Amino acid sequence: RAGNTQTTSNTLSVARKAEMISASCSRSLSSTSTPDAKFKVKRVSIEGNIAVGKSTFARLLQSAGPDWEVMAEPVSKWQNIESGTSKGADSSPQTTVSNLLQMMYQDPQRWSYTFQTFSCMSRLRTQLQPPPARLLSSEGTPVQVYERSVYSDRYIFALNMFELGCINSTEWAVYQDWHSLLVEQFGHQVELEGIIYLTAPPEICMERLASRGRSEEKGVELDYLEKLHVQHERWLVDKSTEIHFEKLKQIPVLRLDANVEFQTDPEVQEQLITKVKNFFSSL
Ligand code: UDP
Ligand code: D5M
Ligand code: MG
Repeated sequence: RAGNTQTTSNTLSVARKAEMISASCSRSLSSTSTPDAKFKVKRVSIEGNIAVGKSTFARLLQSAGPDWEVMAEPVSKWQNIESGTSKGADSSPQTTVSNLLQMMYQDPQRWSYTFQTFSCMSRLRTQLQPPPARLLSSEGTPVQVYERSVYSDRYIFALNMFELGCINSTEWAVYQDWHSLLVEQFGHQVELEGIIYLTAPPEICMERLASRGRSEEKGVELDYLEKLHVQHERWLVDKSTEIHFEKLKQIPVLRLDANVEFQTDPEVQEQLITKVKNFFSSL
């Protein structure tokens, strides 16, 4: 019996090493790190409705855990589309040519598909960035935390745009085809180990959206936030959204109540951080 256990553990350790080598090959990381260190860094996204408090919560996590690295959503990139080709291709200075976030809200039929291509590319870039050296040398549970992901792009926003008729069936088919291809090709590099789902009633999100006062979002109506709320619940709670990636189907979800004022209340913050710590340890 003991022999069997030994064989199993040997087999497991060989399998784990192979997985670690494969992970280290597929993730582009600094040359100073070991495969063990890279493999140890967990990746988690914060998901939730517009203005529920994700960025606020992300800043809280950044200041709470030295082993945690938070990657903010690249909203400013969507507000400032730059001219020119990819970085380094020429030396001419880049200038802002348009605000795609504003264009999408002003004319969703025309710009939703374009917005989805750009937001997904920018999220992909974010998710492909290697963890900082600080995390690689951490003795604790290092975690890279993303504000949203290539998955919410598809299973919340793009799906919602399609259901609203802002993306037509041809655009939706094309979108799903390249999204699946990219996510499958990048494999481990864009996989997540867990999701933190911040939730609050759409009415609260509406109030927070108004208080934030982002000019592009002036025309956002409660009905839109209600639809996005339903998409989140379908994906992360009811699990009734059709998912196309095996690991994502099984992903652990920590649901946190953001219907409390956590921005200014240290006691609430402490309770939330404790839940997050326990969640990260369980991944
Ligand atoms: N906010 C708040 N109380 C909270 C959390 C957030 O008043 O407990 C405010 C925050 O200051 C901001 C708005 O809600 O003005 C939206 O928050 P955030 O930008 O973090 O939301 P996100 O869109 O990133 O989810
Ligand atoms: O999200 C930032 C803003 O960007 C908010 O107005 C929602 C919008 N957003 C983010 N991702 C998408 C996609 N994929 N499609 C359409 N709109 C999107 P916030 O919640 O404020 O952090
Ligand atoms: Mg935000």
